[in-house]
Amino acid sequence: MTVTASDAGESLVTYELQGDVAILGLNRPEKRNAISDRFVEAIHDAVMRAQREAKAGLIHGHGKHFCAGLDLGEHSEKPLIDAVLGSRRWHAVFGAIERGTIPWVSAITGAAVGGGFELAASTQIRVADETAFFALPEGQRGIFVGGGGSVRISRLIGPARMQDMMLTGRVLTATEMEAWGGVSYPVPAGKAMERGLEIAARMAQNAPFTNYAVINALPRIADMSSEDGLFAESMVASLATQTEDAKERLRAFLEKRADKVQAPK
Ligand code: 1HE
Repeated sequence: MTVTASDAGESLVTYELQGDVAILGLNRPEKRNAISDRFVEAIHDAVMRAQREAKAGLIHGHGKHFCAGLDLGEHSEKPLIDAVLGSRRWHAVFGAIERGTIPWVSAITGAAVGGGFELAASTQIRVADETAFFALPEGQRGIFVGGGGSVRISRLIGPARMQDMMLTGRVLTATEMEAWGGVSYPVPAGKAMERGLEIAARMAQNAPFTNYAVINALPRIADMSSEDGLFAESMVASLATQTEDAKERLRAFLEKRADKVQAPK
């Protein structure tokens, strides 16, 4: 079933529940899924709904492109304060994806450009097909990243590579971006959704507490000193062990009811 993500009339984000996976479709293909203020709110509403109804989520773009970033038409008309508040709103909404309650996959085809790459960088997994390309054209446009890229993309691929992209206008393919750490799974053309859904369904089967800790504890621990990180890890690990889920899953393994880890074929 496909329904609109907000009551705002036009369906900027499509929402579908497939088993435990919420599928969000960026739905402004005529503008290459460029993100306007209203579009950010539609993403927010859909993410909140997914957190209530699903155990994992997938974001893709309708049409050929994942997302062309910020709506430059709307942005060019904004007073300074609205630009600041707009950027802060992107931070809050993308933050709910990066450090929310369920894991997310982005299934990337075509452009993942500017704010589109920032959106993809807020998901935990990026699957990109052979049509995908990545760029940060803010320098060309006379603006700056404002959707969390200076933190998320910089940490994902490294500040020097991000500087390269922003200063030179370099455009990278999925396999090039994989080598830089920005793509988790490069796939053949047309396969991003299929592979992304497999991965999301697999993540949805994990214990919710472990998923929550992976999403929320790991990035925070990465921001800590080693000593603080190790201490926080022990706290999270011991809490996880106390859950009923952990007790049952450990029992299932010991009683040979659970899958073993398979070596890659
Ligand atoms: C847009 C936007 C947009 C397309 N804002 N309207 N992002 C960029 O600098 C990327 C700008 N876009 C492009 O380079 C290209 O459109 C694409 C490579 C993504 C796709 O090319 P193509 O040939 O398939 O489409 P098109 O013909 O360029 O665009 C179709 C329409 O979408 C056209 O409008 P139309 O009324 O002439 O049909 C375009 O103007 C429109 N369109 N992209 C507004 N971005 C929080 S800070 C984040 C900072 C950034 O994101 S900076 C990067 C912005």
